[in-house]
Amino acid sequence: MKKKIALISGITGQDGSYLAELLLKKNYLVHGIIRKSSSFNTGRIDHLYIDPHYKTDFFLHYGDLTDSNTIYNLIAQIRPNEIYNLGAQSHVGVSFENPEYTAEVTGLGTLRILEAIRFLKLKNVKFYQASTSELFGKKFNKKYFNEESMFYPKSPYGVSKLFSHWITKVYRESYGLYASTGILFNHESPRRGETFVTRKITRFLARKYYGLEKNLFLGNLYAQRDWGHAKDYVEMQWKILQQKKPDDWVISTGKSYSVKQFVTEACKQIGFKIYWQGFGLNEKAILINKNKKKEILIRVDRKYFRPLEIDYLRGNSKKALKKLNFKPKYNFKSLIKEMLKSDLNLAKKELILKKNDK
Ligand code: NAP
Ligand code: F7E
Repeated sequence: MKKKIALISGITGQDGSYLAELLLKKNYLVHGIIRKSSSFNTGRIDHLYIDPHYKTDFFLHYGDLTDSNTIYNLIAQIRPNEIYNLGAQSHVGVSFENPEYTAEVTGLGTLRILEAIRFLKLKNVKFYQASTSELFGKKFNKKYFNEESMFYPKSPYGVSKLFSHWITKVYRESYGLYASTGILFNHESPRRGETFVTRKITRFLARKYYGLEKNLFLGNLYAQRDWGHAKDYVEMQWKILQQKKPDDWVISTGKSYSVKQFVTEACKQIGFKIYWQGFGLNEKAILINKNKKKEILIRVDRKYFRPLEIDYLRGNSKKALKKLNFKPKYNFKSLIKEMLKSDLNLAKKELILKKNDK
Protein backbone atom coordinates (compact mmCIF):
# COMPACT_ATOMS: atom_id res chain seq x y z
CA MET A 1 0.00 0.00 0.00
CA LYS A 2 1.18 3.51 -0.82
CA LYS A 3 2.44 5.34 2.25
CA LYS A 4 0.72 8.56 3.31
CA ILE A 5 2.89 11.66 3.08
CA ALA A 6 2.94 14.25 5.86
CA LEU A 7 4.61 17.67 5.85
CA ILE A 8 5.34 19.28 9.23
CA SER A 9 6.36 22.90 9.78
CA GLY A 10 8.05 23.33 13.17
CA ILE A 11 9.39 19.77 13.14
CA THR A 12 12.39 20.75 15.30
CA GLY A 13 10.08 21.95 18.09
CA GLN A 14 8.58 20.06 21.03
CA ASP A 15 5.38 18.99 19.25
CA GLY A 16 6.98 18.55 15.83
CA SER A 17 9.43 16.00 17.20
CA TYR A 18 6.75 13.92 18.97
CA LEU A 19 4.42 14.13 15.98
CA ALA A 20 7.17 13.00 13.59
CA GLU A 21 7.81 9.97 15.84
CA LEU A 22 4.12 9.12 15.91
CA LEU A 23 3.66 9.41 12.13
CA LEU A 24 6.76 7.33 11.39
CA LYS A 25 5.34 4.63 13.68
CA LYS A 26 2.12 4.84 11.67
CA ASN A 27 4.12 4.17 8.51
CA TYR A 28 3.97 7.67 7.01
CA LEU A 29 6.65 9.32 4.89
CA VAL A 30 7.48 12.35 7.01
CA HIS A 31 8.83 15.61 5.56
CA GLY A 32 9.83 18.46 7.83
CA ILE A 33 10.72 22.10 7.29
CA ILE A 34 13.77 23.28 9.22
CA ARG A 35 15.31 26.72 9.47
CA LYS A 36 18.91 27.42 8.59
CA SER A 37 20.79 28.16 11.77
CA SER A 38 24.47 28.82 12.43
CA SER A 39 24.41 26.09 15.07
CA PHE A 40 22.61 22.74 15.16
CA ASN A 41 18.88 23.09 15.87
CA THR A 42 17.82 19.48 15.30
CA GLY A 43 18.54 18.08 18.78
CA ARG A 44 14.94 16.89 19.27
CA ILE A 45 14.83 14.94 15.98
CA ASP A 46 18.41 13.70 15.53
CA HIS A 47 17.36 10.20 16.63
CA LEU A 48 14.93 10.03 13.67
CA TYR A 49 17.35 11.17 11.00
CA ILE A 50 18.89 8.70 8.54
CA ASP A 51 21.25 9.88 5.81
CA PRO A 52 19.03 10.03 2.68
CA HIS A 53 21.70 8.02 0.79
CA TYR A 54 20.23 5.07 2.71
CA LYS A 55 16.61 3.97 2.97
CA THR A 56 14.60 6.40 5.05
CA ASP A 57 11.02 7.63 5.55
CA PHE A 58 12.19 10.89 7.10
CA PHE A 59 13.20 13.95 5.06
CA LEU A 60 14.22 17.46 6.06
CA HIS A 61 14.06 20.59 3.89
CA TYR A 62 15.31 24.09 4.54
CA GLY A 63 12.51 26.63 4.59
CA ASP A 64 10.95 29.44 6.58
CA LEU A 65 7.37 30.47 7.16
CA THR A 66 8.28 34.01 6.12
CA ASP A 67 9.36 32.78 2.66
CA SER A 68 6.29 32.24 0.43
CA ASN A 69 8.25 30.91 -2.57
CA THR A 70 9.95 28.16 -0.62
CA ILE A 71 6.72 27.16 1.11
CA TYR A 72 4.95 26.98 -2.26
CA ASN A 73 7.78 25.05 -3.91
CA LEU A 74 8.04 22.54 -1.06
CA ILE A 75 4.32 21.80 -1.09
CA ALA A 76 4.34 21.53 -4.91
CA GLN A 77 7.28 19.14 -4.84
CA ILE A 78 6.25 16.98 -1.84
CA ARG A 79 2.49 16.85 -2.61
CA PRO A 80 1.62 15.84 0.97
CA ASN A 81 -1.63 14.19 2.02
CA GLU A 82 -1.50 15.98 5.38
CA ILE A 83 0.11 19.27 6.39
CA TYR A 84 0.66 20.08 10.08
CA ASN A 85 1.41 23.76 10.61
CA LEU A 86 3.24 23.72 13.96
CA GLY A 87 5.88 26.33 13.09
CA ALA A 88 5.60 29.55 15.08
CA GLN A 89 7.37 32.12 17.21
CA SER A 90 5.59 30.43 20.08
CA HIS A 91 6.76 32.36 23.17
CA VAL A 92 4.08 34.69 24.51
CA GLY A 93 6.54 36.85 26.48
CA VAL A 94 8.89 37.21 23.49
CA SER A 95 5.94 38.21 21.28
CA PHE A 96 5.74 41.51 23.22
CA GLU A 97 9.40 42.15 22.40
CA ASN A 98 9.19 41.04 18.73
CA PRO A 99 5.56 41.70 17.78
CA GLU A 100 6.02 42.29 14.04
CA TYR A 101 8.15 39.19 13.58
CA THR A 102 5.62 37.16 15.58
CA ALA A 103 2.76 38.37 13.36
CA GLU A 104 4.83 37.59 10.25
CA VAL A 105 5.58 33.98 11.27
CA THR A 106 2.75 32.98 13.60
CA GLY A 107 0.07 34.86 11.68
CA LEU A 108 0.98 35.31 8.02
CA GLY A 109 2.96 32.04 7.86
CA THR A 110 -0.35 30.16 8.01
CA LEU A 111 -1.82 32.18 5.16
CA ARG A 112 1.23 31.39 3.01
CA ILE A 113 0.58 27.64 3.39
CA LEU A 114 -3.15 28.01 2.74
CA GLU A 115 -2.48 30.09 -0.37
CA ALA A 116 -0.05 27.47 -1.68
CA ILE A 117 -2.69 24.76 -1.20
CA ARG A 118 -5.26 26.93 -3.01
CA PHE A 119 -3.00 27.88 -5.96
CA LEU A 120 -1.88 24.29 -6.41
CA LYS A 121 -5.52 23.16 -6.32
CA LEU A 122 -4.66 20.44 -3.80
CA LYS A 123 -8.29 19.65 -3.01
CA ASN A 124 -7.48 16.44 -1.14
CA VAL A 125 -4.76 17.69 1.17
CA LYS A 126 -5.69 17.90 4.86
CA PHE A 127 -4.40 20.92 6.78
CA TYR A 128 -3.94 21.18 10.56
CA GLN A 129 -3.50 24.55 12.25
CA ALA A 130 -1.93 24.72 15.72
CA SER A 131 -4.36 27.04 17.47
CA THR A 132 -4.05 27.81 21.15
CA SER A 133 -5.76 28.55 24.45
CA GLU A 134 -4.07 31.98 24.19
CA LEU A 135 -7.08 32.87 22.03
CA PHE A 136 -9.15 32.93 25.23
CA GLY A 137 -8.09 35.81 27.43
CA LYS A 138 -11.22 36.59 29.40
CA LYS A 139 -13.39 34.35 31.56
CA PHE A 140 -16.71 36.11 30.92
CA ASN A 141 -17.96 34.45 34.16
CA LYS A 142 -17.26 30.98 32.77
CA LYS A 143 -15.23 28.36 34.66
CA TYR A 144 -13.75 26.84 31.49
CA PHE A 145 -13.31 27.39 27.77
CA ASN A 146 -14.60 25.21 24.95
CA GLU A 147 -15.16 25.46 21.18
CA GLU A 148 -18.04 27.93 21.74
CA SER A 149 -16.16 30.34 24.04
CA MET A 150 -15.44 33.93 23.02
CA PHE A 151 -11.93 34.88 21.97
CA TYR A 152 -10.06 37.69 23.73
CA PRO A 153 -6.32 37.33 22.99
CA LYS A 154 -4.00 39.36 25.20
CA SER A 155 -0.63 39.28 23.43
CA PRO A 156 0.86 39.79 19.95
CA TYR A 157 1.23 35.99 19.92
CA GLY A 158 -2.46 35.46 20.75
CA VAL A 159 -3.57 37.99 18.14
CA SER A 160 -1.35 36.38 15.47
CA LYS A 161 -2.79 32.97 16.34
CA LEU A 162 -6.30 34.39 16.15
CA PHE A 163 -5.57 35.55 12.58
CA SER A 164 -4.31 32.04 11.75
CA HIS A 165 -7.28 30.38 13.40
CA TRP A 166 -9.81 32.53 11.61
CA ILE A 167 -8.12 32.47 8.19
CA THR A 168 -8.09 28.66 8.41
CA LYS A 169 -11.87 28.72 8.90
CA VAL A 170 -12.28 31.23 6.06
CA TYR A 171 -10.34 28.97 3.65
CA ARG A 172 -12.38 25.99 4.80
CA GLU A 173 -15.68 27.77 4.24
CA SER A 174 -14.84 29.73 1.09
CA TYR A 175 -12.68 27.30 -0.90
CA GLY A 176 -13.83 24.01 0.61
CA LEU A 177 -10.36 23.10 1.90
CA TYR A 178 -10.05 20.34 4.46
CA ALA A 179 -8.61 22.69 7.09
CA SER A 180 -8.95 21.93 10.83
CA THR A 181 -7.75 23.59 13.99
CA GLY A 182 -6.72 22.19 17.35
CA ILE A 183 -7.18 24.74 20.13
CA LEU A 184 -4.60 23.18 22.41
CA PHE A 185 -4.08 24.25 26.00
CA ASN A 186 -0.54 24.31 27.43
CA HIS A 187 1.29 21.06 26.93
CA GLU A 188 4.70 20.27 28.29
CA SER A 189 7.28 17.46 28.30
CA PRO A 190 10.98 16.84 28.84
CA ARG A 191 11.38 18.37 25.35
CA ARG A 192 9.71 21.66 26.30
CA GLY A 193 11.81 24.75 25.50
CA GLU A 194 13.91 25.82 28.49
CA THR A 195 12.35 29.32 28.75
CA PHE A 196 8.73 28.15 29.23
CA VAL A 197 7.84 28.20 32.90
CA THR A 198 7.39 24.45 33.59
CA ARG A 199 10.72 23.47 32.04
CA LYS A 200 12.43 26.49 33.59
CA ILE A 201 11.32 25.15 37.00
CA THR A 202 12.12 21.43 36.52
CA ARG A 203 15.48 22.19 34.89
CA PHE A 204 16.41 24.58 37.72
CA LEU A 205 15.39 22.14 40.49
CA ALA A 206 17.37 19.31 38.88
CA ARG A 207 20.47 21.49 38.51
CA LYS A 208 20.04 22.75 42.08
CA TYR A 209 19.85 19.13 43.26
CA TYR A 210 23.32 18.55 41.78
CA GLY A 211 24.69 21.86 43.08
CA LEU A 212 24.82 23.48 39.62
CA GLU A 213 22.50 26.40 40.49
CA LYS A 214 21.82 28.72 43.42
CA ASN A 215 18.38 30.20 42.96
CA LEU A 216 15.70 30.97 40.39
CA PHE A 217 13.79 34.10 39.40
CA LEU A 218 10.19 33.77 38.21
CA GLY A 219 7.42 36.18 37.22
CA ASN A 220 3.71 35.87 37.99
CA LEU A 221 3.33 32.96 40.45
CA TYR A 222 -0.47 33.20 40.42
CA ALA A 223 -1.17 32.65 36.71
CA GLN A 224 -3.20 29.44 36.35
CA ARG A 225 -2.73 27.10 33.41
CA ASP A 226 -4.27 23.83 32.20
CA TRP A 227 -1.11 21.73 31.69
CA GLY A 228 -1.16 18.49 29.70
CA HIS A 229 1.53 16.31 28.11
CA ALA A 230 2.73 16.97 24.53
CA LYS A 231 2.74 13.23 23.71
CA ASP A 232 -0.99 12.96 24.48
CA TYR A 233 -1.70 16.11 22.51
CA VAL A 234 0.16 15.27 19.25
CA GLU A 235 -1.88 12.09 19.04
CA MET A 236 -4.97 14.33 18.97
CA GLN A 237 -3.39 16.46 16.21
CA TRP A 238 -3.21 13.33 14.07
CA LYS A 239 -6.73 12.20 15.04
CA ILE A 240 -8.15 15.61 14.16
CA LEU A 241 -7.01 15.09 10.56
CA GLN A 242 -8.48 11.56 10.43
CA GLN A 243 -12.06 12.87 10.86
CA LYS A 244 -14.43 12.86 7.89
CA LYS A 245 -15.09 16.59 8.03
CA PRO A 246 -12.78 19.46 9.01
CA ASP A 247 -13.60 21.03 12.37
CA ASP A 248 -12.27 22.92 15.43
CA TRP A 249 -11.31 21.03 18.59
CA VAL A 250 -10.37 22.03 22.14
CA ILE A 251 -7.73 19.77 23.71
CA SER A 252 -7.13 20.22 27.45
CA THR A 253 -7.03 18.30 30.74
CA GLY A 254 -9.88 20.24 32.41
CA LYS A 255 -7.69 20.95 35.47
CA SER A 256 -5.97 24.23 36.23
CA TYR A 257 -2.99 24.88 38.54
CA SER A 258 -0.99 28.00 39.39
CA VAL A 259 2.72 28.42 38.70
CA LYS A 260 3.20 28.39 42.50
CA GLN A 261 1.39 25.03 42.76
CA PHE A 262 3.66 23.67 40.01
CA VAL A 263 6.75 24.76 42.00
CA THR A 264 5.38 23.30 45.24
CA GLU A 265 4.56 19.93 43.65
CA ALA A 266 7.91 19.74 41.82
CA CYS A 267 9.81 20.53 45.07
CA LYS A 268 7.84 17.83 46.88
CA GLN A 269 8.68 15.27 44.20
CA ILE A 270 12.41 16.07 44.16
CA GLY A 271 12.52 16.02 47.97
CA PHE A 272 13.09 19.74 48.68
CA LYS A 273 11.43 21.03 51.87
CA ILE A 274 10.16 24.54 51.15
CA TYR A 275 7.79 27.13 52.50
CA TRP A 276 6.57 30.39 50.98
CA GLN A 277 6.90 33.81 52.56
CA GLY A 278 6.24 37.46 51.64
CA PHE A 279 3.93 39.07 49.09
CA GLY A 280 4.09 40.49 45.59
CA LEU A 281 7.61 41.15 44.35
CA ASN A 282 8.92 40.09 47.79
CA GLU A 283 7.40 36.63 47.72
CA LYS A 284 10.00 33.86 48.10
CA ALA A 285 10.26 30.10 48.37
CA ILE A 286 12.58 29.22 51.26
CA LEU A 287 14.42 25.91 51.18
CA ILE A 288 15.40 24.07 54.34
CA ASN A 289 18.59 22.44 53.11
CA LYS A 290 20.36 19.21 54.13
CA ASN A 291 22.20 21.05 56.94
CA LYS A 292 18.81 22.27 58.26
CA LYS A 293 19.78 25.80 57.18
CA LYS A 294 17.35 28.11 55.37
CA GLU A 295 18.18 29.51 51.96
CA ILE A 296 16.23 31.40 49.32
CA LEU A 297 15.31 29.01 46.51
CA ILE A 298 12.97 31.14 44.38
CA ARG A 299 12.45 34.89 44.09
CA VAL A 300 10.13 37.02 42.00
CA ASP A 301 11.52 39.36 39.33
CA ARG A 302 9.42 42.05 37.66
CA LYS A 303 11.33 41.31 34.41
CA TYR A 304 9.34 38.09 33.88
CA PHE A 305 5.92 39.74 34.16
CA ARG A 306 4.15 40.40 30.87
CA PRO A 307 2.65 43.78 29.94
CA LEU A 308 -0.70 42.00 29.82
CA GLU A 309 -1.44 38.59 31.31
CA ILE A 310 -4.04 35.86 31.00
CA ASP A 311 -4.69 34.97 34.65
CA TYR A 312 -6.69 31.80 34.25
CA LEU A 313 -6.99 29.04 31.65
CA ARG A 314 -8.98 25.85 32.01
CA GLY A 315 -10.34 23.91 29.08
CA ASN A 316 -13.30 21.65 28.54
CA SER A 317 -12.63 18.91 25.96
CA LYS A 318 -15.98 17.18 26.15
CA LYS A 319 -16.22 17.08 22.36
CA ALA A 320 -12.74 15.54 21.88
CA LEU A 321 -13.27 13.08 24.76
CA LYS A 322 -16.38 11.81 23.03
CA LYS A 323 -15.68 12.07 19.33
CA LEU A 324 -11.87 11.66 19.20
CA ASN A 325 -11.83 9.18 22.06
CA PHE A 326 -9.30 11.43 23.80
CA LYS A 327 -7.82 9.55 26.75
CA PRO A 328 -4.79 11.40 28.14
CA LYS A 329 -2.21 9.08 29.71
CA TYR A 330 -0.58 11.77 31.87
CA ASN A 331 -1.83 14.01 34.67
CA PHE A 332 -0.28 16.98 36.50
CA LYS A 333 1.80 14.78 38.84
CA SER A 334 3.05 12.26 36.27
CA LEU A 335 3.93 15.09 33.86
CA ILE A 336 6.10 16.74 36.53
CA LYS A 337 7.61 13.36 37.46
CA GLU A 338 8.71 12.68 33.88
CA MET A 339 10.10 16.19 33.38
CA LEU A 340 12.08 16.01 36.64
CA LYS A 341 13.46 12.56 35.82
CA SER A 342 14.73 13.74 32.46
CA ASP A 343 16.20 16.98 33.84
CA LEU A 344 17.90 15.09 36.70
CA ASN A 345 19.58 12.84 34.10
CA LEU A 346 20.74 15.86 32.10
CA ALA A 347 22.03 17.64 35.22
CA LYS A 348 23.91 14.52 36.34
CA LYS A 349 25.62 14.28 32.94
CA GLU A 350 26.49 17.99 33.09
CA LEU A 351 28.07 17.52 36.51
CA ILE A 352 30.17 14.55 35.31
CA LEU A 353 31.39 16.57 32.30
CA LYS A 354 32.29 19.48 34.58
CA LYS A 355 34.26 17.17 36.92
CA ASN A 356 36.08 15.57 33.96
CA ASP A 357 37.02 19.02 32.65
CA LYS A 358 38.84 19.90 35.88
P1 NAP B 1 8.17 25.20 19.83
O1 NAP B 1 8.83 24.10 20.60
O2 NAP B 1 8.48 26.61 20.16
O3 NAP B 1 8.47 24.93 18.27
C1 NAP B 1 8.23 25.91 17.31
C2 NAP B 1 8.75 25.41 15.98
O4 NAP B 1 8.53 26.43 14.99
C3 NAP B 1 10.26 25.12 15.96
O5 NAP B 1 10.52 24.02 15.16
C4 NAP B 1 10.83 26.38 15.33
O6 NAP B 1 12.08 26.19 14.69
C5 NAP B 1 9.75 26.65 14.29
N1 NAP B 1 9.80 28.00 13.75
C6 NAP B 1 9.92 29.16 14.43
N2 NAP B 1 9.98 30.20 13.57
C7 NAP B 1 9.88 29.68 12.33
C8 NAP B 1 9.90 30.24 11.03
N3 NAP B 1 10.05 31.56 10.83
N4 NAP B 1 9.78 29.41 9.96
C9 NAP B 1 9.66 28.07 10.14
N5 NAP B 1 9.65 27.48 11.35
C10 NAP B 1 9.76 28.28 12.44
O7 NAP B 1 6.58 25.06 19.90
P2 NAP B 1 5.69 23.80 20.37
O8 NAP B 1 5.50 23.88 21.83
O9 NAP B 1 6.22 22.58 19.76
O10 NAP B 1 4.29 24.18 19.72
C11 NAP B 1 3.95 23.78 18.40
C12 NAP B 1 2.89 24.71 17.85
O11 NAP B 1 1.74 24.66 18.68
C13 NAP B 1 3.28 26.17 17.79
O12 NAP B 1 2.64 26.74 16.68
C14 NAP B 1 2.70 26.76 19.06
O13 NAP B 1 2.46 28.14 18.90
C15 NAP B 1 1.43 25.96 19.18
N6 NAP B 1 0.92 25.73 20.53
C16 NAP B 1 1.72 25.27 21.49
C17 NAP B 1 1.21 24.98 22.74
C18 NAP B 1 2.06 24.43 23.85
O14 NAP B 1 1.64 24.51 25.01
N7 NAP B 1 3.20 23.83 23.55
C19 NAP B 1 -0.17 25.16 22.99
C20 NAP B 1 -0.97 25.62 21.95
C21 NAP B 1 -0.43 25.88 20.71
P3 NAP B 1 13.47 26.33 15.51
O15 NAP B 1 13.64 25.03 16.23
O16 NAP B 1 14.46 26.57 14.45
O17 NAP B 1 13.31 27.49 16.45
O1 F7E C 1 3.99 30.80 30.77
C1 F7E C 1 3.90 32.59 33.92
C2 F7E C 1 3.57 33.34 32.67
O2 F7E C 1 5.73 30.91 28.99
C3 F7E C 1 2.98 30.19 31.56
C4 F7E C 1 3.18 28.54 24.77
O3 F7E C 1 3.44 27.20 24.41
O4 F7E C 1 1.26 27.91 26.08
C5 F7E C 1 2.52 28.57 26.14
O5 F7E C 1 2.35 29.92 26.51
C6 F7E C 1 2.60 31.15 32.69
C7 F7E C 1 2.34 32.58 32.21
O6 F7E C 1 3.58 29.58 28.64
C8 F7E C 1 7.48 32.88 34.45
O7 F7E C 1 3.35 34.72 32.91
C9 F7E C 1 5.68 33.09 35.64
O8 F7E C 1 1.21 33.07 32.85
O9 F7E C 1 5.28 28.70 30.15
P1 F7E C 1 4.76 29.97 29.63
P2 F7E C 1 2.37 30.41 28.02
O10 F7E C 1 2.63 31.87 28.03
O11 F7E C 1 1.14 29.94 28.73
C10 F7E C 1 0.32 28.48 25.17
C11 F7E C 1 -0.94 27.64 25.21
C12 F7E C 1 0.88 28.65 23.80
O12 F7E C 1 0.17 28.57 22.80
C13 F7E C 1 2.27 29.17 23.71
O13 F7E C 1 2.83 28.88 22.43
O14 F7E C 1 3.69 31.23 33.59
N1 F7E C 1 5.31 32.75 34.39
N2 F7E C 1 7.01 33.17 35.70
C14 F7E C 1 6.39 32.61 33.62
N3 F7E C 1 6.54 32.26 32.33
C15 F7E C 1 7.80 32.17 31.83
N4 F7E C 1 7.98 31.79 30.54
N5 F7E C 1 8.89 32.44 32.62
C16 F7E C 1 8.79 32.80 33.93
O15 F7E C 1 9.78 33.04 34.60
